[in-house]
Amino acid sequence: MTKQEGGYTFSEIEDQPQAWQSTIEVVDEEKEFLKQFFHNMDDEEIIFTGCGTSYYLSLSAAALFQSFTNRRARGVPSSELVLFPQSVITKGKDYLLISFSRSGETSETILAVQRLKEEFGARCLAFTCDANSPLAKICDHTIAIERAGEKSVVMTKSFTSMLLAAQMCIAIILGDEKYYRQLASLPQIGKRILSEKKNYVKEIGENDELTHFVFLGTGPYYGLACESMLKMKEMTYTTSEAYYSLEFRHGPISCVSKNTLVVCLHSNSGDSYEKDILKDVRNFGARTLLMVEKLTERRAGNADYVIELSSKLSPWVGGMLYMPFTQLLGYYRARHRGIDPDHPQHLTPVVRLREI
Ligand code: F1P
Repeated sequence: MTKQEGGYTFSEIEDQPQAWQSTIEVVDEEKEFLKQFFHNMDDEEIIFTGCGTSYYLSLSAAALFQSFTNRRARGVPSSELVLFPQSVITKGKDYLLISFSRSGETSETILAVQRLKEEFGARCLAFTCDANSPLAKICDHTIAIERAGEKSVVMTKSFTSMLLAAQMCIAIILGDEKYYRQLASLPQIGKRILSEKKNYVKEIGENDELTHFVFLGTGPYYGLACESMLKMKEMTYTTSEAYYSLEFRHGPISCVSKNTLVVCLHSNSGDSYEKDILKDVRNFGARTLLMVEKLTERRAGNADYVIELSSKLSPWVGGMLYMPFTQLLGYYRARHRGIDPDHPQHLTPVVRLREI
């Protein structure tokens, strides 16, 4: 480990394959219970919720859940369920509220669960890294992945581990053993890819010309783009943005300059459209990082940098493999700028609201 690679954050990013293996073991043990728990879903609508990183996790999980199970699902910030639930809840509907919280102590998430349970009779499932947290105590069931807990303020392995657990629940609901097995293969694929490519983004992170970062993704990858944006903000205090891929042209593209890096979390459904966006932003002076499952000549044409996963997994299954690299991009930029990513300014490991 070079001097650049000290601290909790780096080791927690590197530890993700092991945390994913632990996640698989935890969910495996609960498989039969979860089959029954989700079987009772009947006509419940699913709301995923969390704060910050855990909200972006909710966005990705909701898109995966609805697209795979054909059940209505949406991701909303916990605070909206507390302050303005009428924009989310339809009276007379039954709800399953699925919350994500590394700490299980975030005030808005606890308040959201309490409100939906008490006022709307929702069933509540929590994914957390602390089995004994206040959130775990008030939910009907909790999937706790202690190994994904972190000492660092910024969430890295907790994010991908809870996303993996949520995807395993989708495979359980579908009874899709192939999907389940593909998810179970992520630890060794992640280990291989990380060891092969973990230094690749170091050069980009240390490029002083880059002062503006844009992350693009569609479908479940939009939540990943948002989380990648947040990592860049939290660890380096740099202007960073996230958009649905094609949304970027509708205004925000005006901010592109030679100091911009546009990172595209490529998806099959976005393919040629995303390729064209990278071509446009390069014409405006930006540099581009294409993160892709399978590189082709056509896709490579507009990318200054490329991370190819070659996971051979079905579409949308391996998206979380992009995350260690966008986490490392922020990490290396922080260290290059003399910032300690373990102790980012203005942030705390848990956000608790003052008693009002
Ligand atoms: C989530 C959170 C993160 C934020 C920071 C503090 O808390 O707010 O989104 O990036 O790490 O914690 P949790 O509810 O997942 O514990």
